[in-house]
Amino acid sequence: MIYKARVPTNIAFLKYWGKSDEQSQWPANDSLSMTLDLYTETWASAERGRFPFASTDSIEDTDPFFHKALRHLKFLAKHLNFQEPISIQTHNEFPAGCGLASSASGLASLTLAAIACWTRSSSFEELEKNGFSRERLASLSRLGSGSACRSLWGGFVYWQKGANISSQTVAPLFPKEHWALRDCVVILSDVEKSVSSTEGHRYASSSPLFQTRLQHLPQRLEAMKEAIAKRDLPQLGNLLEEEALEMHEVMATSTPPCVYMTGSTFNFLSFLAQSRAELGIPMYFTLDAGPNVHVIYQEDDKDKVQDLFKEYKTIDVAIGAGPSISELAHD
Ligand code: 2P0
Repeated sequence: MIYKARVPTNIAFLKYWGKSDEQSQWPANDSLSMTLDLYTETWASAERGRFPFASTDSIEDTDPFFHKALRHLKFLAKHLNFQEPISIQTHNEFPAGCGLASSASGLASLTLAAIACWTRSSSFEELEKNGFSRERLASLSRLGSGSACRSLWGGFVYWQKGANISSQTVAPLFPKEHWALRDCVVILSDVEKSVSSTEGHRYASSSPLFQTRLQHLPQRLEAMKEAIAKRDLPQLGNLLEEEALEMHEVMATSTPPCVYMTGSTFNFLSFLAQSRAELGIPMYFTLDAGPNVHVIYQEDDKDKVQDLFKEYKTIDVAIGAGPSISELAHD
């Protein structure tokens, strides 16, 4: 059989930037994200050589995603003591370098597909019976890439740092039905970023702004949760924008500096602010570790927003329901 995991990417509203412990992927602060209706699909098979992408007996490659994925696959096999060789194939529904976090959906779908295959589980219920609750799968995904742990649920997801490494938790805050938000990703550059997120996390604490950020984040988190609970987009939007800019200030003032925003990013942010004021559409930006802009807005404004950005290259996506697992017969 082939085990298939379909796992969404997510966009952070409150950002994970900096780690208290890299080895165990313990974040420096809590983060909160919205799951998107955009997926990475990963297939796993115990039939040797079935898939060309990676297998437990592949050799290292220089491609950064392949390297990260293969290292995680080998880690899972060793850590969970699964000796059966498996092979993996993976596909993103979105282009690489478009500003969507392929490492979150990629590493989470790899984790789910591999464990589903090793345990012959074709649903989350079967995985749970076989000892892999969704929380445990989130923890294992996190060890591949921090943001991957937030892709295990739909809607709004909260990753809490906890008092120590082993007490961190990830849990859904509200399901997608709570609020029909959308994310229009405006692609201003598709050039690969020069500093990877993993490296950027390492430099974050060298910024003189980092400690101040950590001190006021709990307050911003509470305000964001409240805005989401009330479905208050202007309140949420102001918080999203100050959070995104603050993360980029930390990035730009770290040693070495990580400057991800470009002139096109700033030009687009002024265009967005001006359009919001003129048209009265509640739409607000957030940013990932890159130059592209995520515009968060409500489903009812979809036609207006798509029309406004028609001159730009965009990927416009709704809030998502979360991952799924299935079993396919070999052809
Ligand atoms: C986030 N980012 O919260 C933040 C905002 C980018 C900017 O998590 O080293 O790929 O694999 O744990 O998860 C990107 O970092 O880093 C990220 P690793 P990851 O989504």
